Amino acid sequence: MTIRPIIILPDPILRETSTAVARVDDDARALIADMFETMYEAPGIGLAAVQVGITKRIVTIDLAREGEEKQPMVFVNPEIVWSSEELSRYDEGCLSIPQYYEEVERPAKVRVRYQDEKGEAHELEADGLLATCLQHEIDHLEGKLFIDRLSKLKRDRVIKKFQKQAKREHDL
Ligand code: GNR
Ligand code: NI
Repeated sequence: MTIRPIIILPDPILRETSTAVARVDDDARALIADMFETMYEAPGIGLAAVQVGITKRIVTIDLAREGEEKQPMVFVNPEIVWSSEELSRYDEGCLSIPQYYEEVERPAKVRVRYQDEKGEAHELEADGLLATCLQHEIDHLEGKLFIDRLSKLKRDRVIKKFQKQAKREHDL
């Protein structure tokens, strides 16, 4: 298992659309193991494969708090098959946009179809933080970031800040 580097805004990889996993094989399971290790080390509650530079439709989530028993969840090829009319707001962050947090409004509940690490199909209805996190991660698979759901003013300000930061690091 390896901790992989997390890709940061404005890296264009984050804007790519991830491709479906045809078969959940040992290579996919090795990537999933690396994703958990990377996510726990960050630490974060969710991770999409694209955030470690692999544009495959794989998501890991663990909402357990520090000191609680781990609750690892894997979603291969996740799809939202239903979302509630009711909306909820959550203060979101993203490991690819470090130290920036903003409230985002999304459907309060979603029903997600996905495959597990054995390739078996499931559906799950989620609310609360899990619903928010699943939507945030499934957005990543489409090359979408939570800042795309903010006003253009806020989004442009964040992108500029990270562009400057990337340039400073490049110029070092
Ligand atoms: O660690 C994370 N926390 C978080 C908080 C609120 C809403 C979504 C998230 S996901 C984020 C990790 C991440 O960037 N996943 O893509
Ligand atoms: Ni994210």
